[in-house]
Amino acid sequence: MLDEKTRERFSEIARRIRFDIIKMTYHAGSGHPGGSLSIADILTVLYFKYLRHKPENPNWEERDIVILSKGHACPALYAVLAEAGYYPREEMWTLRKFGSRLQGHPAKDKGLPGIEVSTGSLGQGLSIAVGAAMAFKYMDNSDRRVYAILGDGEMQEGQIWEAIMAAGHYHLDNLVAIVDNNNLQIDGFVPDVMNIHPLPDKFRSFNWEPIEADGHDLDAIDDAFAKALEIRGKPAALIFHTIKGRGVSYMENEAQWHGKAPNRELALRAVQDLGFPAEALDRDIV
Ligand SMILES: Cc1ncc(C[n+]2csc(CCOP(=O)(O)OP(=O)(O)O)c2C)c(N)n1
Repeated sequence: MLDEKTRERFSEIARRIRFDIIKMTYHAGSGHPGGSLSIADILTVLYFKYLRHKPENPNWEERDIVILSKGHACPALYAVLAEAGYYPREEMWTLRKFGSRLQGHPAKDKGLPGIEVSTGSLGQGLSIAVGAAMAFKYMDNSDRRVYAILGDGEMQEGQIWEAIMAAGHYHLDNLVAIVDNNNLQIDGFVPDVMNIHPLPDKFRSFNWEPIEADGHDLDAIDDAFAKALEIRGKPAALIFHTIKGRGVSYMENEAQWHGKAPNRELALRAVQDLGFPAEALDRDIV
């Protein structure tokens, strides 16, 4: 449970991240707002409380690693990295522009500090996370942790289950899978397209410790991370129940906002929903 001051601070950070997601995708004219908005609260608690990192020294050798396996949600990642001080805020408004370090999916070779792995082709991030966690635990003998953020739709990929099997087999207690269980994928509800549930039972049977929590309740998110770090001898799966498009009234739980930017009128409505002044949408845009 967070103290009141921290809860307020985190709630402000998450609100700013949501605003930045809208502003970035609006000015880019494309991108993925829905699945970015659903992870804003989780990223806030992770980056500002649990992650061991040094934004001023992004290649610090003892840092934890975050892999956004659902790479299309990178506007959320770019926003939290700017918020943490990895790079200047103004650069956010170059999202998806030619030559920008903020590509439509995270591109490590573009050099944006804080991007550890290129992702976007769904299903691969957890395998990379397993490899990193094995190296940290068994080769480096270090206590570095790896966090992999997965979409629930992404869990329909077969490679995910191979990685889950390996992580359980190798007792990777330095690995935390974060499932953004927003119940939607690109064009419908996950259980209708191809059901992946019951996730807790499935993770348990592969020798993982599943932990379920409300992914928009900052205290619940905090408790879930705290519990995950206590687990020994097996990996932890944080299954966060979230709402795709969370915070923007007309985007919530609507599959059509998976991969589409709002037009000006709707972007202004989103800015209002999030409690920002209309002028903020155009401020600092060159
Ligand atoms: C291998 C692969 N197949 C298809 C896609 C296209 N695609 C991008 S996002 C998406 C839906 C993902 O759903 P989910 O993982 O639940 O993401 P979220 O709803 O959290 O945004 C799909 C099919 C892709 N990026 N990679």
